[in-house]
Amino acid sequence: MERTFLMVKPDGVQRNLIGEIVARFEKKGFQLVGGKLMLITRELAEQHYGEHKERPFFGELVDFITSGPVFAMVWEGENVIATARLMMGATNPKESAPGTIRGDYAVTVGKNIIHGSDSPESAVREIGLFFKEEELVSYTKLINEWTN
Ligand code: DAT
Ligand code: MG
Repeated sequence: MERTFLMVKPDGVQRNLIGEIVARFEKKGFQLVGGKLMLITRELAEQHYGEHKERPFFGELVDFITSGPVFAMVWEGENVIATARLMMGATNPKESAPGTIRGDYAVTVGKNIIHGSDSPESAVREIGLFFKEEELVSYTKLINEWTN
């Protein structure tokens, strides 16, 4: 089953949106297989956002993501990587549709509430950066018969 890495960023934690965000993915029919509140070190932030290290906003991005606790999660389900990106909305909240997480709760690109892996390769890489295998729990829910 496909897995993705999702993270409520420091702005989402400060604004008490962890529960709201978890609820959206639960109600959609995806399954939580791991989650933890944590502080990101600068080293982990620079690895996680390595693809952006030449961009002018990189320093600001690392400062922001390390500025307070985040809620890191792994979610499982059919096509969860692409579907979670749709549920998050466009990177820049000025362009994210109402009904999406960023469209409903964010105003500027610097503070856009949630991170989600953008491809199967990123998902594997990011899950490996944030979680040990034993922190992820695979289990069967009877409700899955009604969503799959
Ligand atoms: P996403 O988070 O949708 O995958 P991304 O990988 O292109 O977007 O960028 C990572 C984060 O960097 C993004 O969530 C917010 C920040 N960011 C992106 N573009 C930016 C910009 N032009 N100015 C400031 N921050 C930006
Ligand atoms: Mg990205």
